[in-house]
Amino acid sequence: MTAPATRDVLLTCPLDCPDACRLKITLERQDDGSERAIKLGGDPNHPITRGFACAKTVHYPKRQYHPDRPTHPLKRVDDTFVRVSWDEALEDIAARLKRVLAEHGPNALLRYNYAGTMGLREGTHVHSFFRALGAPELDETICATAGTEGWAMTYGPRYGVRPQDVPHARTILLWGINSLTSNSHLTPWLTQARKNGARIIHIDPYRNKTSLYADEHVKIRPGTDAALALGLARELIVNGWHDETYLQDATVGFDEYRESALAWTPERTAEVTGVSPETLRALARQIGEHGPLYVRVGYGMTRHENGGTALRAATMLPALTGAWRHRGGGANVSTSGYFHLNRTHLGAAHLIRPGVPHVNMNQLADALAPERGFKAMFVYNCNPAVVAPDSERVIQGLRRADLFVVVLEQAMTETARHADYVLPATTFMEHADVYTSYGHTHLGYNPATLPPIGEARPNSWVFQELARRLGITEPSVYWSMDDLLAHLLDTDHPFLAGFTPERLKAEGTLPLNLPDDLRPFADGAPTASGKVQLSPAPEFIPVDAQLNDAYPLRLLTPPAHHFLNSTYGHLDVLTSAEGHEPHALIHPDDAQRYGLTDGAYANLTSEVGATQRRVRVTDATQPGVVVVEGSWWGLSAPDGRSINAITAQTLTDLGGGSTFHNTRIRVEPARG
Ligand SMILES: Nc1nc2c(c(=O)[nH]1)N[C@H]1C(S)=C(S)[C@@H](COP(=O)(O)OP(=O)(O)OC[C@H]3O[C@@H](n4cnc5c(=O)[nH]c(N)nc54)[C@H](O)[C@@H]3O)O[C@H]1N2
Ligand SMILES: Nc1nc2c(c(=O)[nH]1)N[C@H]1C(S)=C(S)[C@@H](COP(=O)(O)OP(=O)(O)OC[C@H]3O[C@@H](n4cnc5c(=O)[nH]c(N)nc54)[C@H](O)[C@@H]3O)O[C@H]1N2
Ligand code: SF4
Ligand SMILES: [Mo]
Repeated sequence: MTAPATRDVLLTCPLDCPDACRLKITLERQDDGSERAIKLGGDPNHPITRGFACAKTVHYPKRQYHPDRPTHPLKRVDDTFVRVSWDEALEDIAARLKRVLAEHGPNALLRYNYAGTMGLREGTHVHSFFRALGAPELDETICATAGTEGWAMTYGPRYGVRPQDVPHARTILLWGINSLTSNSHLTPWLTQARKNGARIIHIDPYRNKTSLYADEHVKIRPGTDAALALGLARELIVNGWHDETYLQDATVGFDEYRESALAWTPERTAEVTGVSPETLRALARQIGEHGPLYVRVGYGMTRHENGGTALRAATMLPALTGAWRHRGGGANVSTSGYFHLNRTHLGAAHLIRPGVPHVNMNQLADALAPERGFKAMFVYNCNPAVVAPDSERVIQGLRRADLFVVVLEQAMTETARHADYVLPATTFMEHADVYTSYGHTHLGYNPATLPPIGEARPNSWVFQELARRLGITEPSVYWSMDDLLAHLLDTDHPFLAGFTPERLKAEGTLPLNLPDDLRPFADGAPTASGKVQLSPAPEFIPVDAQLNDAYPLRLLTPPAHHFLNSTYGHLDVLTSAEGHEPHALIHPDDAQRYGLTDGAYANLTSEVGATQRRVRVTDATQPGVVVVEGSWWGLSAPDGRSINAITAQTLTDLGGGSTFHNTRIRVEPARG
């Protein structure tokens, strides 16, 4: 008997998820001597991963070995793709690019990317190619910038409460986040807090996994969080539950904030938010009498016209009660701020020229209009045909005959299907990279562990090959993983004291040097004033896209439990766990009003477009609110359209962010 030829490796999950798990992957030796990933779970020794991977990523091996995964360069010839060699692809792409640059200049070249991988090399540093050419900047706003900006105005850096401090909190608000789905490794810490006596309240327009887990669900009307936060602030102030000492010592602008809050009586708040005065008073009492308060806000609440201010208003409550003075007290939107890496040359940021044009990535549909003048586009780590607002117009743009489109991909996404070239990309098991986290404070490193499937290559390899052919001389474009790592760790910041490339590589994951008793804003904040900034006071401003007779319903399009954005949309095992096709959740009152029946198809129409979805009638949602979970591939929908066929390019009040939950629609039974 020979021993089973398997071994376990530990690698950081590269996906756009706060948990940045340390995964335990079992590799099995094949007859030909190669190795194959056969099983994936969580590292039991990682303090945040705690031995489990999520319901989606346990299936990553199926993605890695998917039969449709591109494994060699593909070139469009008429309406089909033909296999070409790397050399032919790179020579041709370089020649096309040279022509575009010569005829139209660098302003005709667009990069479009997001966080398909969170790796700093394959995700971020590769932008150096475009900066060396002087191409326009892409403002990476599709996800986090409204929240980042809202947080920064009050607190400065994103020093959120760490998961391991959460068990010290006694009132926990999960606000605009379906954390059991989108931040599942927070759950054990929440459960521990509950065992310690905490009460957990979920503030969300519809009932989902997190509402069922919480002790209480507050079903707020979408887009009204600033009003609820101000209403709570008023109750806390009039009952004397605010912390005068903290406000005096650690904040500026309290007078202004108080004045703004006092206008929000429980009755007025109820009218706007749909949350009854009794519920509001009880919630304020819970916060006032059972500290410390921990507010976990999600990006979900920011995806509205006034989403930045909404997040600001919600995250000010722990300042009002002085919760930051206590371990576990405070708020979190992201822990990214703790990673004080040296980023001066990351992505060749030093080359960004003043006055270079910017493209807001939420406005890709507009940017791809012919008159904007883009002639060549590279897409990597992103699937804009599905995830970008107004996606039908995005697809029209990708299909333009006079736009040369190169897509670097691990899957034959709908974006890739519209490309002129599809270049096969490696996965996190096949390339080296370094990873921060926005949900915890451990830095991760992955070596290249498996050989690439077929002729797949890392993004960095592709851009270096093209850079050579274009004669780019900027050194950082050609950095190796080791060069980049040395740069990132070249800092004296105390959080990174003792971090060396050798140590990070040897240990794979390293906790930042943070005190056990962290309390980042206990005495103030690293803002311009040195204090937590309550000024300008948040105000509730109703959205421009008010519901009306033509569009009487608000559409929310939050994450699905078994997907990670569109990354798993082609795995049968996960689409079937989500009900095989996307559904529109509609309240029984609305179903009756608009003549819809459970299981039938409906047309969803907005000012931007229309699409069809199967209806699920459920009181999980509320009257006036339709929910379609998940960035499904359009191919899974009855009409082949992404839900973003009907979302708009409208930007948030702060940070130029996306407004995926702001869409006003009408629904009608679909005929035929
Ligand atoms: N399973 C899974 N996990 C994921 C993802 C995924 O697609 N699937 N996506 C990942 C990514 S890219 C990100 S950015 C993160 C976070 O991804 P986000 O899309 O920001 O998701 P959440 O933060 O969970 O927030 C979604 C919740 O916000 C609620 N919401 C919508 N509008 C409002 C409102 O006006 N007020 C309030 N109070 N709530 C509102 C929705 O009903 C939903 O329950 O999750 C990551 N994790
Ligand atoms: N309606 C609606 N739309 C949304 C959202 C929503 O809640 N509702 N959420 C928004 C949010 S929060 C986000 S973050 C965006 C996410 O949008 P995207 O960043 O586009 O995320 P994914 O859809 O997961 O697609 C990532 C792609 O990157 C590819 N990829 C992964 N690793 C690599 C690599 O190493 N190299 C290359 N070349 N490719 C790689 C994957 O195969 C995948 O196809 O979607 C946004 N769109
Ligand atoms: S997607 Fe998130 S929860 Fe799932 S394994 Fe990756 S980091 Fe962990
Ligand atoms: Mo995101």
